Amino acid sequence: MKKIIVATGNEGKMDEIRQILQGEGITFASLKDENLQDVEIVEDGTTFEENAIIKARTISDLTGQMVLADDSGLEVDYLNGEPGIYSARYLGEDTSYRIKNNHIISLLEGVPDEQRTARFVCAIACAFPDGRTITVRGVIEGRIGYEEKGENGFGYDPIFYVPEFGCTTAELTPEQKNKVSHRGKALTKMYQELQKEGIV
Ligand code: ITT
Repeated sequence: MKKIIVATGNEGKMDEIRQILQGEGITFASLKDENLQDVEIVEDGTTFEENAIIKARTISDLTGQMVLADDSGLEVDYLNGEPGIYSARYLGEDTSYRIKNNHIISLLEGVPDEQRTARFVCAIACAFPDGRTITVRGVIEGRIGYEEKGENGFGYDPIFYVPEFGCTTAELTPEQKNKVSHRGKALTKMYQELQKEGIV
């Protein structure tokens, strides 16, 4: 069984990464699992890919191992793509998602369905000990709902409505979400890249 470090402190992401790639002969260790949760990572990139590389590279340089990282977020078209790469920091890192989600809903008050388009984006980076990096991206298109709905998932899931399913990603089961999500798509692509490298 191969162990791969994932440079994340977000338990919601970590759960999904484990579920999506489970059974592929790999186990995943989070920063906490490796006692690396206090390492300072300066996410000062201007794109999801740049930030994913910064996270993966920082931990790979420190450990000398191959490291994966996920940088993701919600882009709302009516808000010119915000919160985007600032999704975790939006309205303050420690602000609850109930407040963040309801704030976005209030900014879209009176905005009709066709202008409520949004997407979740996920960039996954893999940093190798020899200095190389690979990135892949996955996207899921949807719309901002009119109220929070659903208890599954994390973050902005309760306001992310997917027209094909007629519900939010917080109302999907974890299995359903992982099949269609930005993270599911990006991790499937990354798995294929790691297969090409002969790593998995
Ligand atoms: P790490 O950097 O430690 O991985 P983080 O939460 O700070 O954790 P990001 O900077 O990538 O990670 O921010 C991503 C944010 O985007 C996340 O905190 C959520 O608010 C949102 N997000 C990403 N994927 C999501 C998903 O599947 N469902 C709901 N919200 C999501």
